[in-house]
Amino acid sequence: MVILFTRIWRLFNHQEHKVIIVGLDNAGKTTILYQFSMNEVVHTSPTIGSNVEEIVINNTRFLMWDIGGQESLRSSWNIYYTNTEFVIVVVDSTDRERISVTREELYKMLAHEDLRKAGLLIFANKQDVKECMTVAEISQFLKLTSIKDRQWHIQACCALTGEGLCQGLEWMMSQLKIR
Ligand SMILES: Nc1nc2c(ncn2[C@@H]2O[C@H](COP(=O)(O)OP(=O)(O)OP(=O)(O)O)[C@@H](O)[C@H]2O)c(=O)[nH]1
Ligand SMILES: [Mg+2]
Repeated sequence: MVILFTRIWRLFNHQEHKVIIVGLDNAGKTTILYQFSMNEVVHTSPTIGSNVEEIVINNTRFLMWDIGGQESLRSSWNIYYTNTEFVIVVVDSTDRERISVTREELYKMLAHEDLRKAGLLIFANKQDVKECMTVAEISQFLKLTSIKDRQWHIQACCALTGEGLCQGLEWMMSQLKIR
């Protein structure tokens, strides 16, 4: 009876799941957001503030907030944290110089009380560029295996072709099922 009720509840529960997309400027966050919502590459300029889109997959609704990544904007990321279920961190895999800055921002975020329960998806973006960092390298630089307090997943992708983006969404969907 309980199982039946749970299934019916899930069938009609069209609750929205809040997602924030963060990462340094130029990482490809806005490009990813519009690949998700429009399935095409849009011309972007640096985001001041945020963009928001609703993405619906198999009756599951995600409200995705793409937040500007410039240095001056990073101290305001926390105003978006309340009720966030997933954090997507987009990494520019060609940007070796700033991977340590990404790591700093990542751990600052993970320490925030409002993100205590949020799942973490990392997109290793721009994999189309020759000699970019691999998923293994980025995992190591970001010390991902030290993250024990939440589920996380790293996914190689190219926002220009869309390659790898669906796999990232599938991981988020799989996390919702086991919650
Ligand atoms: N080669 C390549 N370029 C990409 C890829 N994804 C995004 N770009 C380019 O990277 C640049 C920055 O992309 P945006 O999506 O605007 O970056 P952003 O993370 O939103 O940047 P901010 O809004 O400043 O935080 C654009 O010129 C994109 O076309 C990718 O997978 N491969
Ligand atoms: Mg942007």
